[in-house]
Amino acid sequence: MAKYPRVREQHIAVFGESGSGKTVLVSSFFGPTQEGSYKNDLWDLLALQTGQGHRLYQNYLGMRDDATTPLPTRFNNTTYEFSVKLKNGSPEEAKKRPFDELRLAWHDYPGEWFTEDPSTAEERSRRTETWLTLLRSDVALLLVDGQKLLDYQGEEERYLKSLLGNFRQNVLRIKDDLLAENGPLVEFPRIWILALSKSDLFPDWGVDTFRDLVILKAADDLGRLRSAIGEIVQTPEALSIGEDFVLLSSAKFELPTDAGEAMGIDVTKRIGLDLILPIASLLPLERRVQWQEQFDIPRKVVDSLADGADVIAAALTGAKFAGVEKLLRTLTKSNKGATLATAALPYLAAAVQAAGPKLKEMNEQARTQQNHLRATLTQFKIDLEQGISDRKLWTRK
Ligand SMILES: Nc1nc2c(ncn2[C@@H]2O[C@H](COP(=O)(O)OP(=O)(O)OP(=O)(O)O)[C@@H](O)[C@H]2O)c(=O)[nH]1
Ligand SMILES: [Mg+2]
Repeated sequence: MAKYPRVREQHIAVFGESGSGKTVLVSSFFGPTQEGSYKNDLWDLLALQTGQGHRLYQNYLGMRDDATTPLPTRFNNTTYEFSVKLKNGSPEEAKKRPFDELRLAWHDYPGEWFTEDPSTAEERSRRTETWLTLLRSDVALLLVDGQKLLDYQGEEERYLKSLLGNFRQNVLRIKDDLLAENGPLVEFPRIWILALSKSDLFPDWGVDTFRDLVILKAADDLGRLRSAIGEIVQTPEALSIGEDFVLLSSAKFELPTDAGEAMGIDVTKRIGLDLILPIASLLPLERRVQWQEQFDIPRKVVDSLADGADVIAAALTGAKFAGVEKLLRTLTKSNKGATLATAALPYLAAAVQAAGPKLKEMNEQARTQQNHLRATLTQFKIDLEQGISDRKLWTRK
């Protein structure tokens, strides 16, 4: 008998300098889903640790009701664990679906890493340990602080170069420790998305505006960061660094005016937060298909990449999961690693290719049939499409 609930876990790592908006981001991601007025007919978002959930919701309520922001947490690294708990659909569906619960582990790395070197050996080993928690993430968000871009208007390269340079220094500093045991890593985030935080400060910008600015002002620095990360991983061709961009805003912040008006925070005006779950759960799958179509990736890298992509693809397309699973098991047993990866490819590709009206139709059908898992995943894919057409998200083609 299968154990319930069957869980799929995705990890996302969020990096940004102190003050770039990380804590506010995770609070605004979670907070609205706890409001009485929140409606979602497919799933509920829960915090696995009650205390963590309360803290995030408290941060959110502070912003919503008192226009106060959370205290800085620049020295802390925290992993927030969320569960996307599917509502009960038809009993038929519940029995057949390949998993019941999607978990998101959100790793929030300390802002101080960007600017302070570790001062003691102990601090250094603590940082190495923290880095190790990152390894299971497929996707990392690197925050570019919108406020800083404004502060450096006209000479944004000064900020961007220092941001990317500092981050690269961190990577280089940790490299030897990470490689010490087994050499280059198989499992490491391979999709590094540049995210503009506080994008409410740029009401006229599309994600392409942000992307053009980064490339114009800091393409070389991105390239250097890419090489540094490339030295840590096996198969460095399978890396997307600075190929994907997203605009984020946790709320619309009205600053105090000289006329004495207080700060106002409109938490109903958020940008990009609804894209986080779709990005964490589907982008790795899409990228894996792109890479596999472009070059040979060793089996163990494929397996670690978008871990569980087959299950997600099966759920997304509604392919008979049992059949697919059996095929994969047989191939695994016969140890035809390359065959396995190739055999999975066509139906992973089919899952990725579902788009436009066809995707909407799949979504509607799944909703009618109360197939909540499939409805959720097809909805995530629709959200990604929408994010792209709204110029909030740019992904590598
Ligand atoms: N305009 C605007 N300002 C924001 C937004 N998010 C955060 N801020 C501002 O940035 C400040 C810092 O945000 P935090 O989330 O605490 O920053 P952090 O990255 O967690 O910083 P550390 O904890 O020091 O690492 C907040 O107090 C807000 O004033 C946003 O979406 N838009
Ligand atoms: Mg913080």
